[in-house]
Amino acid sequence: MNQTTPVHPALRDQILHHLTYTVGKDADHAQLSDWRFALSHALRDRIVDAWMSATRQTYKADAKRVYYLSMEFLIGRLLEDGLNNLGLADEARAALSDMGLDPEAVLHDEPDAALGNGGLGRLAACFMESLATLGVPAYGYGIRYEHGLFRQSFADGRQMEAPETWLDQPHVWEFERPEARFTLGFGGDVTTRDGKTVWQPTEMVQAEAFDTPMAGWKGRWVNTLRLWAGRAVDPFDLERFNRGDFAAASEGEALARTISRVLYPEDSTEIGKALRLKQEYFFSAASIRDILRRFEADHGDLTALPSKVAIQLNDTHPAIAGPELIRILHDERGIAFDDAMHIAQNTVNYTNHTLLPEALESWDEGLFGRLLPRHLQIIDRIDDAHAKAHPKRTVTAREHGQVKMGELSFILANRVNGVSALHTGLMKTTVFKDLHALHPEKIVNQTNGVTPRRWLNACNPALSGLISDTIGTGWIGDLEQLATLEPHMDDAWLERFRAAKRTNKTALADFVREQLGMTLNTDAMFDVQIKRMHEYKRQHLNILEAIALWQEMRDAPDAGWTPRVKIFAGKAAPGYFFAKDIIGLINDAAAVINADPLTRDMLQVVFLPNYNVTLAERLIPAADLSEQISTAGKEASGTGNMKFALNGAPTVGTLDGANVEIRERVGAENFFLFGMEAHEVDARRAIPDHAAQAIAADPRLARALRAVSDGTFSKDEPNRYAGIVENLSGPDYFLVCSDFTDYWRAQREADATYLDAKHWSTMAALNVARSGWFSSDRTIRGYVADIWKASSLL
Ligand code: D6G
Repeated sequence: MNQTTPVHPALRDQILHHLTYTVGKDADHAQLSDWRFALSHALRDRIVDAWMSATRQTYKADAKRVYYLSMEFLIGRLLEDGLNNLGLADEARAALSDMGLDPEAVLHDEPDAALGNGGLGRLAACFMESLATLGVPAYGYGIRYEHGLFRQSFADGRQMEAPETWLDQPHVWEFERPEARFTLGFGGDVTTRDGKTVWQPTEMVQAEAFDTPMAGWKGRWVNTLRLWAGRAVDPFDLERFNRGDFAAASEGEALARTISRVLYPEDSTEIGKALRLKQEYFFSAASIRDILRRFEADHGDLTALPSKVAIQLNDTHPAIAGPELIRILHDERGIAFDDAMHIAQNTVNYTNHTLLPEALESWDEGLFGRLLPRHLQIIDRIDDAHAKAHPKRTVTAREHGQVKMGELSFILANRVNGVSALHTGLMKTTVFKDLHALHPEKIVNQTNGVTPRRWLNACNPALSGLISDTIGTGWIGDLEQLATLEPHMDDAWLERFRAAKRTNKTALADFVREQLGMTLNTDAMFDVQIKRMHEYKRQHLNILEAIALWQEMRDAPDAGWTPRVKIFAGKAAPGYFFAKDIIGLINDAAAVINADPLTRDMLQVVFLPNYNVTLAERLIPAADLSEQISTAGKEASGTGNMKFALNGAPTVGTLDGANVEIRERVGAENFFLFGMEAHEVDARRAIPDHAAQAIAADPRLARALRAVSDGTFSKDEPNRYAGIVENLSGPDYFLVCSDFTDYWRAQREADATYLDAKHWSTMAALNVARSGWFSSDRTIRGYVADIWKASSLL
């Protein structure tokens, strides 16, 4: 085997080569997408060299491998990221321009792979990039959804959903692996034969692997993202076809493909519960088989598994991987149950992402037992073994007719981690209180992080250029170096910093003009809230404040207001009607406010449709103010909050999730804090008329709510938002009203600060310089040392 890295021809020649021989097009007649494919192939060739070398090194070193199991990988576009990581961005742009093409048009032709709902999925993607940057042998395992998160548009301000179709053109990054297929089963019976338990499933489906290389910084290491697609075991029924029953002949294929057809919206809905459980088992079971196949190729003794394999469950969606591993070890390899459980417990780890009771997964045991009868038995044996080891235990994985995936994961995991200091602390005192008392060593914290390659270096060339001019480029691979910016922040430097922000705001304004035909005031403060729509994230608090501000501006238009542009983006789960109403309200309020000649120069409200990674890459660099306003105790960490701080947008926020750590690091004076703290929230909620009291105490809030309920923003249907108003004046579980007054105060403090350009830009620049700790490289180092006990091969 040739171990040397081949020398590549100039990128330009390689692009032309691939255009001809891979894409099969003549340069004179090639379309934009043809050029994009050709460039992607040219880049891919170089990534593949590093990939092969990483594969060889991992096998040779017999290194411990990390397996990151996640239902979601929100990877976004890969071309620009790959060019940046391999140091080819300039050469690629020059080559494209030289051939008469617009480089940005070529790069932006790539569809955004939206294989995730939000933060959890994007975290998995940042982790893959950091694992590769750090040279840790690692695999991401997930599902190759044919349709990622739906495409969002608005009709009369209401959310419309259309299927997302990233695979309707060739996906150049992936390699199909027809040799890596596993047949998996559902349903059937469990019987005993010759003293052995045998599960005989009745419904079979195949999982087929598709590999995407994940390149780290400078392309020094490349790992694999292996996504599973559903296939029929017998894709085509010739007998039925010959009988003329053409549709039925392919029925098996259609049913099997259903399993990897769509990404489910994370929140709420009951719809498709069984299919979702099937998806979870499908990708977890295929991954476990693949992991064991790889391990057993070189090792005979399965008790050594924990020394060579670390499995991370990204939330409970892959939790069934634990019982599946035990099932294979015990039923199929003949290892005693307790030993099998011991091996699994030393291999599997679990990341908890939410304390919201409705988001902690549990399955009806009837449904669970019908699909996975053997696993239900194994879960009972896990509970029994746990009870034997801890006679005082009160918590079980199966209880009240439910299989509880959080408890199951906790009991089976070697380490259980939270994703911010606050969240980890709350895990110990709330959801996992009893289990924590039994296993005080299990819970550890790993505060989330973001990859600085994508989320500063690539997405914000104006700012990253200034940073590199000032302190060199070492920060891209070692983000803590941003701290060395501080001594450089004199007036001249701050002026350059402001210019970078202005460049980004102008670019965003151009984009908004193209998309919505609306002209934004780029002198105004760009105030941005982008994330999934959810009551706990409180986009309704933000729009109520905007409405109140508009009303006050109308009262006194000449009072010296700080001009603002309020920017929203985010999708609501299709079945989450309240969240969809909030979108409607924001759009309706925007239409009225933006049309008001009295306030037009001072306040604009924009809701950009179809929020995704690509849109975030445009919005975050252009933001002045970052809205992180969840009810304290509800947002486990957040990662958007880190991206904003890193790109020079101070936060207006509550003490929730990683906001707490951001504030500690950037300094309290560089953060607009408001609202109740987590420990105050329950007491407030216990006051029967807390919302009514808050409304009575704040005439601004009362007036804003009145405008929503009297149809000011929905003249054709005055009652349209009665549901929102009723909720907020009644139960108001997320305490929008109780936090409103302090939010208003913090916003006016931000206004006053913004008017002093030097003060504001100092705050913003200090947010950048002090955000180095929020690199996902730091997070991954933490997982490697505290949880996986793996090492870098670089
Ligand atoms: C990845 C990387 C590639 C390797 C393939 C199969 O696609 O180099 O050959 O995985 O590797 P194993 O699954 O056999 O380790």
